[in-house]
Amino acid sequence: MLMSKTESYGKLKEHFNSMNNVHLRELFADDVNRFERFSVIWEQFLFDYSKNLVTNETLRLLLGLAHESNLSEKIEAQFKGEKINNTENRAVLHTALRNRGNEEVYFEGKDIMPGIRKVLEQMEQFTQDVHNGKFCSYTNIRFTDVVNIGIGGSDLGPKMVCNALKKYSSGKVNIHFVSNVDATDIEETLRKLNPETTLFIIASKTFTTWETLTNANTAKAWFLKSGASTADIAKHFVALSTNHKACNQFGIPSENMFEFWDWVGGRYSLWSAIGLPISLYVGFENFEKLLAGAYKMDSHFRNTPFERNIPVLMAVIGIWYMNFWGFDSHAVIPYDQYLERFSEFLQQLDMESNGKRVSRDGKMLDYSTGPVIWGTIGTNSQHSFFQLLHQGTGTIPADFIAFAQSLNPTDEHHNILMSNFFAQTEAMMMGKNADEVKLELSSGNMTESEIEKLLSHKLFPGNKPTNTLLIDKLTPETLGMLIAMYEHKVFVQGVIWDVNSYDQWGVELGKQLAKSIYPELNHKIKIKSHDGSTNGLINYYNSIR
Ligand code: G6Q
Repeated sequence: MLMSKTESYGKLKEHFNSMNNVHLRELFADDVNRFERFSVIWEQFLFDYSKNLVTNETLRLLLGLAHESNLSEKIEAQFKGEKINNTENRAVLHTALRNRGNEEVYFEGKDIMPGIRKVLEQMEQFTQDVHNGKFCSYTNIRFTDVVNIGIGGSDLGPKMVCNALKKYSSGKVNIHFVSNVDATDIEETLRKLNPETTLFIIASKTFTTWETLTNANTAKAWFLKSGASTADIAKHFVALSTNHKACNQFGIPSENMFEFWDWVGGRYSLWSAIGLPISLYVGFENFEKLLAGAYKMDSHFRNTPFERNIPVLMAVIGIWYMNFWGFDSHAVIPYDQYLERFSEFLQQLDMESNGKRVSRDGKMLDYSTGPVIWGTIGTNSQHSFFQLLHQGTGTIPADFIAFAQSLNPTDEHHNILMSNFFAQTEAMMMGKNADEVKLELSSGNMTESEIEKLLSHKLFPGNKPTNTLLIDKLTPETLGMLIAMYEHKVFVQGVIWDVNSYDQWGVELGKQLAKSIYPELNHKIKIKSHDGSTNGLINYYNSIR
């Protein structure tokens, strides 16, 4: 059902009218227990959502919206392998990949858990073999470097996780990620490496992606140029894919292939064989801990009443801002250097999943979906775009994420970092009013008229909503929880918006269009097959090459 047809939607519209003049300062002044009421402590997480423009009534209505969308049934349908990706006729079972319990998971009448466990065993064995030199170079040397070649879902997840878990690296191999078809990416990576000690992972679900195959062929040529023979390819290249035939054609034998399945979406695939670079980098045990963390979050999501359910609360509050307040952008600011790539990863997860304008059954939506997700780490971001968050014309809700314990506890660094972390959400909420600004300025040497001139520039309206996630420590387990939390948030929003979060036809278009232009480049003849601008650009490009 379209969200706009639900009873709760109408009620929320009305409720919004009573809320749009409320200030967060007042909400806190009116309720001394607001923090306790609007925060959840679960495992190593504290989720504080009290700095949001919500009351008990807002949440009651928002959760009503979730119930009217049959969220409980839809959660079960996903976990139980129903083909909820209706436009591709596929199930969505990344949760089975991290099922650490004994529960069977059925897809088309067959338990898929034995197949999943078999690939995990293969990954474990391979990780050990690479680490101890049993799987070694064609010249019998232990591998020192692993290059993962993949793009989109076959790159962003494992790259983000390897970066986040750098501190947990086994120290056995260095890891590199090549994704862009711009040759600079692979050339700059290979320049530093020795073909004799480099292992390549070709990560591609379809094994047809142009960028990945181009990079894989360049890597193969580089490897062969070093004096290796074609038969040695099998010793230096492995594949993560669903496409056996194409892997074999490339020169990778089936025993060097790590399989996954149609029911694993690209952007949800880091839990599958696509996680092999993670296992090689931080060890299989840590990869298992990542899965275990995600599994805990899955259980929380599946079994906790919506009132205390972290992904559900995040999702409905996001909908409140997107559809009732019109805040169509959402920032994610981790205060942890290791999460440098986290917002980039979330961008794909969220925007590729919910950037949709028609409902599951193809009807045009009469409301917005999919906010723009963006952000980068604090404190760096404070010295760049925070100006707009504090004093810009719009409102951008934000998630602030930090860890209580530092993995690098050097002197006072962590307390300084955390002071900034707490100060920013406080400042965004409280702002600074005229009295406060005047008081501050009058303690200096400024005259009344100088103060008046500067006043409006120094005002902060505040009332900028934020979520805070304060997590005990960055570990493989808590990272697994954090990623799974966002996956479920995206799912819940997709359910309420009635979109299919698991297809990506918009991505497919780019793949087709580039293929049609490629043969026209470097031609002597004038290209006339496109619109005026595209013809002009191609012809100019051809003329100056
Ligand atoms: C993810 C998308 C997309 C995909 C890449 C790579 O959900 O489908 O980002 O992961 O296009 O696809 P392959 O893994 O098939 O190369």
